[in-house]
Order: sequence, then C-alpha cells, then structure tokens
Amino acid sequence: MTQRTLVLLKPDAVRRSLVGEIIGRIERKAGWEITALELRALDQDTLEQHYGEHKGKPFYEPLVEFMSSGPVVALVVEGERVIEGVRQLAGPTDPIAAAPGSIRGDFGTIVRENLIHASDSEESAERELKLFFPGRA
Ligand code: RTP
Ligand code: MG
Repeated sequence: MTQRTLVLLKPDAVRRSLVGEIIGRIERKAGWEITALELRALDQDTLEQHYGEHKGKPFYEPLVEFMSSGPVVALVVEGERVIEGVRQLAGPTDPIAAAPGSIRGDFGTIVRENLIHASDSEESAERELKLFFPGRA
C-alpha cells in the first residue's frame, strides 16, 4: 500500500545537526522516496492549524513557541506503509520511553524536543500535506 506522509525535523534536530542522520534513516528504508524537502521557518498560522488538535492543552503554547524557535526541515515521503513506518522509526512521543534504535530513543530526552513529527494517519497525512505543500496534493 503506497502512501504519502508529512515529516518535520523539528528545530532541535536542525540546531543539533541531526538532519543528515535522520534523513539517512528514512532514505535507507527500501522503496521509500523523498519527494519534497525544504528548510523553512513556520509561521503562527501554520502552527495553529498543524497542532489544532492540541489547542487548550497545557503543552500547546510552549510547543508552538518551540516549533517557531528556529527553522524546521519539512519533507514529503512516499512509499510502502510509510505513515506507520516513519512513526515506528521515530518511536513514541516521550524519548525516554522510546527504545534505543528509534530516532527519539537514540537522540532525545525531552518530551517537547523530540526531534521529529510524522503524520499519524491517512487523514492527518492528507490534511498536513495540503497545509505544508499546497499544490502538490
Ligand atoms: P508529533 O505530532 O509531533 O508527530 O508527535 P506525537 O504524535 O508523537 O505527539 P502528540 O501527542 O501529537 O504531541 C505533539 C507534540 O507536542 C509535544 N508534546 N509535549 N507533555 C508535554 O510536554 C508534551 N506532550 C507532547 C511533543 O513535541 C509532541 O511531539
Ligand atoms: Mg501528533
């Protein structure tokens, strides 16, 4: 089942020069292809839409502040079961709970600064791809 997903390498990944390491893990998965890639700063409006499901939660404001603290790398990745697959590569939200071998498990310690976002379902992927790469959907 070929799918497309939106991946964001968060500002901590860019600041810590982990972009190549993380993209390398995605690139090495058989048959997956990066079809868009851009370093960009995210504006408030984009972040509000992207994280709308978390509005009102205690971590929402600091999350938006963190996500605007520096540029992110936005990617579109296509391939076999890529939505579930990138979530597996990333590991669970809390990097301390994430197994070594996963991106968050190998490089993170702080829940907020967990290096990577990846769409969590086909519906989220469709919405997020439209938001970040309008015209490509
Ligand atoms: P993401 O949306 O970024 O791919 O991560 P996720 O699905 O694993 O986690 P989610 O529950 O959607 O939360 C979005 C992001 O908010 C930050 N967060 N901070 N308690 C906290 O301080 C807290 N909880 C979540 C993380 O950056 C998380 O990835
Ligand atoms: Mg999420």
